[in-house]
Amino acid sequence: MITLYDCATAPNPRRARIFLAEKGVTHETVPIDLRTGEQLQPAYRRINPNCTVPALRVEEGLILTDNASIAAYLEARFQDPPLMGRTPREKADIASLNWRMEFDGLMPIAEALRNGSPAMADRALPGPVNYAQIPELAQRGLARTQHFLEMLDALLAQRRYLAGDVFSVADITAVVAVDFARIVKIKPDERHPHVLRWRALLAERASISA
Ligand SMILES: N[C@@H](CCC(=O)N[C@@H](CS)C(=O)NCC(=O)O)C(=O)O
Repeated sequence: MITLYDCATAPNPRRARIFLAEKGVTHETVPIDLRTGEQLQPAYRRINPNCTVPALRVEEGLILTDNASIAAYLEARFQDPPLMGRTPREKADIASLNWRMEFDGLMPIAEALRNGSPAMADRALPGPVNYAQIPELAQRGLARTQHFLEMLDALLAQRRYLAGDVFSVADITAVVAVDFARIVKIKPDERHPHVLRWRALLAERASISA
């Protein structure tokens, strides 16, 4: 049985949950409580020495410890529906878009939250090493998150889904980023009509509430 090490409130595990749901892969879930620091305890370090969620145990002796490897593995093993492109060109487009959603979407939100929240003092980055907050990064993160919504709106003005007519992993990363931006009090509004249209379209998919 495939096992997902998960945290219901965190964005990165949600990416894996949506991907698994889109592929129709049944799995067990083991919750890891990030609020109490369970990810840093020895029991979880033995599963994922990077101390992050998600992690996916796919067979005895094989645990995948980030979204990139989880998506690559699941796409190769469960081909339908394809979420990472069919042709060489589609695969390249989707990989590029997915990276932009991660780098220009999830990363600035994480920077704003992790460098600005008193609850995350000395936890400015996930992982086994503690890093101090840099307040300027919180400010930059907020500005970049606003810019992310503008960039996403411009992309979606031209297409139904991010990569064109088909839903892909880039939509998963983007919707997780857009929804998680609420934590830093940023939401799409009337300035982002294409993002709102696309978000409503995605709400029709059962996987999005995974
Ligand atoms: N590159 C990893 C990043 C995972 C990540 O940063 N997860 C966060 C939750 S969204 C985490 O585990 N945080 C633990 C912590 O804050 O100590 C992936 O995409 O899977």
